[in-house]
Amino acid sequence: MLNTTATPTHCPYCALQCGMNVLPGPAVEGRPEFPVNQGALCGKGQSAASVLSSQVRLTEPLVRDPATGRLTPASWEEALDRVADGLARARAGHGADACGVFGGGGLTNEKAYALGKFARIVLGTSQIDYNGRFCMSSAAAAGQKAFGLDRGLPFPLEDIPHTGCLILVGSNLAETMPPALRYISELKANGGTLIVIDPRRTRTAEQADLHLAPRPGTDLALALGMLHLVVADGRVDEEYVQGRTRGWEEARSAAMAHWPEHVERVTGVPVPQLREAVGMFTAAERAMVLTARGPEQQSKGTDTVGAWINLALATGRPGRPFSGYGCLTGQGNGQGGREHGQKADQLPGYRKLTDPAARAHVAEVWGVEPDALPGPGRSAYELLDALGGDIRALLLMGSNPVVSAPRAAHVESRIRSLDFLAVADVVLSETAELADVVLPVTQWAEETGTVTNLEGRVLLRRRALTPPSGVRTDLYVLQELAARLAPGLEKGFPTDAREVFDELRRASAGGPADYSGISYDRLAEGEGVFWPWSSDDAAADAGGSAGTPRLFLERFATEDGRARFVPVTHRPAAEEPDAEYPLYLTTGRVVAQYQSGAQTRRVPELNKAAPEAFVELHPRLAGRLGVAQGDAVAVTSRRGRVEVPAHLTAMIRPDTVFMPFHWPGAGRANTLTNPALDPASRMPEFKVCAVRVERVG
Ligand SMILES: Nc1nc2c(c(=O)[nH]1)N[C@H]1C(S)=C(S)[C@@H](COP(=O)(O)OP(=O)(O)OC[C@H]3O[C@@H](n4cnc5c(=O)[nH]c(N)nc54)[C@H](O)[C@@H]3O)O[C@H]1N2
Ligand SMILES: Nc1nc2c(c(=O)[nH]1)N[C@H]1C(S)=C(S)[C@@H](COP(=O)(O)OP(=O)(O)OC[C@H]3O[C@@H](n4cnc5c(=O)[nH]c(N)nc54)[C@H](O)[C@@H]3O)O[C@H]1N2
Ligand code: SF4
Ligand SMILES: [Mo]
Repeated sequence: MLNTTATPTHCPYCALQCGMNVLPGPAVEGRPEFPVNQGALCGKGQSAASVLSSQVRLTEPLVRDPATGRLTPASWEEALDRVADGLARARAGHGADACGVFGGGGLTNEKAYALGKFARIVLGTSQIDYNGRFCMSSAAAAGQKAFGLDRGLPFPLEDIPHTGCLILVGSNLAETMPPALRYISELKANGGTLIVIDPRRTRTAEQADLHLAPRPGTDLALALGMLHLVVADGRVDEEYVQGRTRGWEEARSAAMAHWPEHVERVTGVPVPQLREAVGMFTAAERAMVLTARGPEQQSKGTDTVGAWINLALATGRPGRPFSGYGCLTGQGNGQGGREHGQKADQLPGYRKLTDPAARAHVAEVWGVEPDALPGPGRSAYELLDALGGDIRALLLMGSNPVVSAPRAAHVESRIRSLDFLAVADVVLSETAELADVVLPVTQWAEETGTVTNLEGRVLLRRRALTPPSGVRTDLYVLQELAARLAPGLEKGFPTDAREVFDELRRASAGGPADYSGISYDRLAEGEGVFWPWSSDDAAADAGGSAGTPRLFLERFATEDGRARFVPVTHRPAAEEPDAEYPLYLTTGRVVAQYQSGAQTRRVPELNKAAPEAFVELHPRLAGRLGVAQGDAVAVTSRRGRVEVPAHLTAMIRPDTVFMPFHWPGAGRANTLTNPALDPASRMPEFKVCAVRVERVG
């Protein structure tokens, strides 16, 4: 294939946003110039072109035929009329908040921005949220409390090899971001050490110098126990604590109540291992703590991340070169998707919907009165739980909650009880199957837009291919619905992504996530720009700057420039094992499938590698239950029951079983999960619930 016809762009899947070229065929190849992946791609990225083929994707709108109850092909005019009618009826009958909107962290910045604007000024509803709430919301809440700003990684990935000790808490990046393993190898080659904290000895944990395997849901106690030892060993960086932080005394007393022996009883991690971890972490002149979904997807995820940040602060790490705390954001636009207004309490630029100045600024950009903007709405799970109650109609773009939401059988029944459901998707997902109208949209390689990767690096995805004739862009869908629901307002919903981005820049100007100095022209020249980058920054720049790759080196984003300790204490999971449900269930991912599987289950080579759901059991537990490798077992929780084959592995704690969540039906892990919510972030407890396992047949 000739390289002259290659279009440089980025992967449609995870937050690494590996650089790739799209070639005629279509086919893809890794793009060596992009520093994050340097040409490497995982199997999902390598096979991304196959979802573009018309065999697996939607190529015409579908509407539900009232006579047969079946989804049948329709024209775009008819489909859009039906969606507008469904939303208008809900609003006329029950008020503006009877329309719900659900978005996704895979949507480009432009789509996320337009979706939030559409909900607030076309529908006038407060009821909008998105799947990012299920992803990194606890880390975002904790980061904001501690540093005054949430940008997942406050430094680029290329800093990792230059730190001395890295603690990875509940991240299996060997499977979830394979090209990032390179940074770990380089760290080790430079003499740095790696500590992995995970109830399973994952492929990532196998790379570690020290692996701690706590019981699910006990990271908070573990972090407090480590902080206790840091204090007891006299390893607190007093000068840093005095000069750059506030709140140490309260955080210190809270940690001192967590004696190592007590922490061992709670976590199952022996005291000598705890001491070894503290020794490695404090011995290093530079050190980092990175969290991912393990500690975050808990009903105390915000406090848990807060405890890890406390440990980093007490040892003087954040805001120092090659040191600090970061969160490994997950979805393709997981970072940008949380900044531009599809979240229930948020306006573009990471502004707060409750802040009068933010409302005034954004209302002016949108050409409406500030009072016209609704207030904050419900969080993702609470919104899904209200479907068919006071929310009568839903517009869904970029998520498949029938598979991915907690307590999924209940969520599915709420979705079925709606008066009207419209889904915009690229494939007929399990949620789209329930819709009254399905709108087929263009994919990553067929449209232009920007995404912000896990480092806060804003990137340009370029259109490389002509889409099939029957599909339209998400931006077109919003424009056409605006024209039907609020004639005149469609002018505020351009279909050209660059125009949308230019408005987003103005809306974000002066906000925490300021994009005003980042232009399409600048993005087209290089390998991305790190926010914040204001128009003043851009004007003062001699040219070619990559924005702000490193935050907090001078000061934190709080009013007084100091970071905040949070006084936190351990508490149990919302549901702990008991006589009836004696085991922990934790959930997560496998390398060959992505999320709800809507896209990757349609790719033959990925399906061959990971064909079906399963449950991982320790051989000792399996022996006690009379279960052999491959036997069908029933896994039951208070929410429901699934049947899956048993995978025996000594890599997991014997008191814990693990299921990946990528499949629907009889193997749907989320049939079992507990929607207990974190009080600050409203994150559901995907990582801990109590189950029973039995052999079937
Ligand atoms: N292959 C693949 N890659 C992906 C995705 C995908 O679906 N598939 N999704 C993307 C997205 S959106 C995200 S958010 C990221 C997620 O990336 P990760 O956070 O790496 O993925 P998970 O597998 O959900 O969870 C990580 C680890 O947490 C461990 N864990 C479970 N319970 C606990 C606990 O209580 N404490 C601790 N410390 N660890 C625990 C699990 O055993 C698991 O190994 O991956 C991104 N990349
Ligand atoms: N048990 C358990 N459950 C979990 C998790 C867990 O660890 N355990 N993790 C949670 C996490 S971190 C996440 S991020 C969620 C993710 O779960 P989901 O929100 O279900 O994410 P996806 O499967 O990526 O769904 C995206 C949908 O949008 C479609 N799509 C892709 N691109 C576009 C686009 O540009 N426009 C439109 N309109 N549609 C598009 C895809 O085809 C797909 O159907 O799952 C959560 N659920
Ligand atoms: S690691 Fe993530 S961004 Fe890179 S190729 Fe795989 S899925 Fe795509
Ligand atoms: Mo995620």
